[in-house]
Amino acid sequence: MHVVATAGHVDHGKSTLVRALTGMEPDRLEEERRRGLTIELGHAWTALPSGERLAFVDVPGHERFLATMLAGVGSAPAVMFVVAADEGWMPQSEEHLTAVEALGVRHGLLVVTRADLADPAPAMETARARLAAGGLAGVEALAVSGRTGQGLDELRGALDRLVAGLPAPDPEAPVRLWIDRAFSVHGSGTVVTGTLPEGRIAAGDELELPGGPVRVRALESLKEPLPAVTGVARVALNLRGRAVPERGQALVTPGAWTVTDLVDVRLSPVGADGRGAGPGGPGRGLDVPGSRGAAEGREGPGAPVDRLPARLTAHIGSAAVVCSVRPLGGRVVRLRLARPLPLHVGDVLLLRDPGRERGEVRVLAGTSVLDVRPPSVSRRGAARERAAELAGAVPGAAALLRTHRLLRAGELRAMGCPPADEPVCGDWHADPEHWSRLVARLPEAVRRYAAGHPLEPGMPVEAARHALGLPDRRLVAALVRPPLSVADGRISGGRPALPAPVARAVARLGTELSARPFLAPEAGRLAELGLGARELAAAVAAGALLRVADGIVLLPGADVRAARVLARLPQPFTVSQARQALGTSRRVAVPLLEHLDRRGLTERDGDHRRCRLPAPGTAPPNHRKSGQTSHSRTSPY
Ligand SMILES: Nc1nc2c(ncn2[C@@H]2O[C@H](COP(=O)(O)OP(=O)(O)OP(=O)(O)O)[C@@H](O)[C@H]2O)c(=O)[nH]1
Ligand SMILES: [Mg+2]
Repeated sequence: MHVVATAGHVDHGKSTLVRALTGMEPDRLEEERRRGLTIELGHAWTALPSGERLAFVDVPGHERFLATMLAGVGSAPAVMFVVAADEGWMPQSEEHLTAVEALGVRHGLLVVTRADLADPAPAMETARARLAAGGLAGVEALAVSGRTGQGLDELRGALDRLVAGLPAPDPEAPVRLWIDRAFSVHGSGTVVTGTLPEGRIAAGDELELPGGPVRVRALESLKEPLPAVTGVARVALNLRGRAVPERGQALVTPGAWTVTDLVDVRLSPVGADGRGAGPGGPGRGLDVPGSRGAAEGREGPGAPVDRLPARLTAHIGSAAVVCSVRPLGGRVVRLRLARPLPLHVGDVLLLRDPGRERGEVRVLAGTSVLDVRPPSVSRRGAARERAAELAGAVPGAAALLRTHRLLRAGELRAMGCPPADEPVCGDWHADPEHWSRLVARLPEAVRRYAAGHPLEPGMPVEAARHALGLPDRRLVAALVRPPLSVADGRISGGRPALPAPVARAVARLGTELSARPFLAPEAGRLAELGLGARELAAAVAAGALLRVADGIVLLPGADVRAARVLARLPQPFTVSQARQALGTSRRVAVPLLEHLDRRGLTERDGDHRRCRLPAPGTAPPNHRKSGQTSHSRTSPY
């Protein structure tokens, strides 16, 4: 099946043409028939000569119903653009064309109707010229009469050629059905209708509405009950669920869309880029101050973005949502939507100024969505940086990762950009540059942790996750590169983790040493604790103990602490003075002082030594600001 929307000025014969082609009545309301005016979207269908089925979405042409017109054209892949031979190009012809181009519709037909009332040639010529500037340039054009039937067979042939040339929609695509009607049917409950542009809906499917999940009880397409429908199709769904559907909402595949009220978009000068554009044609649309400029369509690719009104209405599918507009720089604009919408990067939002005078073109521009989860731009200069970042093409997964750094595959898909590369771990994808920075930062974090927690066998993965600001522990493990290694939930700095009994013995030792930190345990005590030569070597290798000399171990950092104590002695000092100050025995004091000599913390001069640490309270002059004395005392280094 195919779906084509009508477009064109009020009373130019759109509904008459649909009626003539399908034998069905698109104007269903009593009021519509009484006033001879389309108010609501009309639906009618037929089989084309090829056998292909074609459904029309017939839109109103009256300027008051522009929002309804946009809802009709919003999900249709092609338009039948109608101009009356006897009236020619009119204001809503212009407005509808601007809208169709801004929405990115590139397929259609130009039909000059009421050809029984006037020579169609002049209207045809003007209309062709207008269409030539944008995405509908060069479409097939025909003259017909909905009243006499003149030209209708040719039109059916042209419609067949049109639908044959439409791109095939993806049946696997996630569902987003913009609801154009929602009503209750006695006995079966809630029914919604809409144009399904792609994807597939089957009875029993669970879909998501803003109000919650719903289940598809049954579905129909063109009044025919079916077990499943694949887009493009007109569908009517009978729903079960608590959420009450409304026109303008979308029914979506759960999790496949980002529901957002904040988007960064780029205004597309109609006719100059992207989906709505003809090849390099002049711009129509965004030419804010004067409607005629826009209507003439000769103003180049759009007016300065800073002249956009601060509040506009954004249209997509059947949704019309008020939004506030914040220009970020260039043609990039941030929109805050009054209600969240399910969006993908690359979606087209049409901006309209409902406050404009009658007769003015109110459709301002089409926009391409560039980010559905844009970062804050409150920092000074951030808005301009953001605009520069978004200056290129519509971002793909790689560009989104540059902004967001780390995203899960599901998040990327919900943004409309399925990941192209392999995940860094699990379902996580990373910006390669950011990932290398993290790989480089982890060893430093592990070193720092080891220094602060010398008795622990490594940095807990959770602490590393926190230190690197990562959202998931699994990412930490994926960042580990030799000589780092992970075991038992800890990352060690390339040094082997201690076996549990040794770690326990070292911990006991740590408690004992806390009272007299320089009184290294005797050989007997070490043996009692099960710390033989091999265990001691392992503990020293793991950084859990400091080896001062054979059989003499202290806690890591004890040497610097000792030097600090010695710095308080009158200089120079003897071994005996040092032993007393350190509260230890000669057995320990002599090798400890030799160790300090080797580390350059003390300097030997015969029987005396000097400490090479600055004495407390005599920190280097640049550290000696008033009020810092106590600070210097507690941490001279
Ligand atoms: N003579 C003649 N009259 C036509 C033709 N097509 C439409 N009309 C008449 O033009 C008037 C408007 O036709 P509609 O089909 O309602 O026009 P429309 O474009 O659907 O109007 P809206 O939906 O309100 O925008 C009606 O009185 C039709 O009978 C035609 O080909 N020839
Ligand atoms: Mg009509």
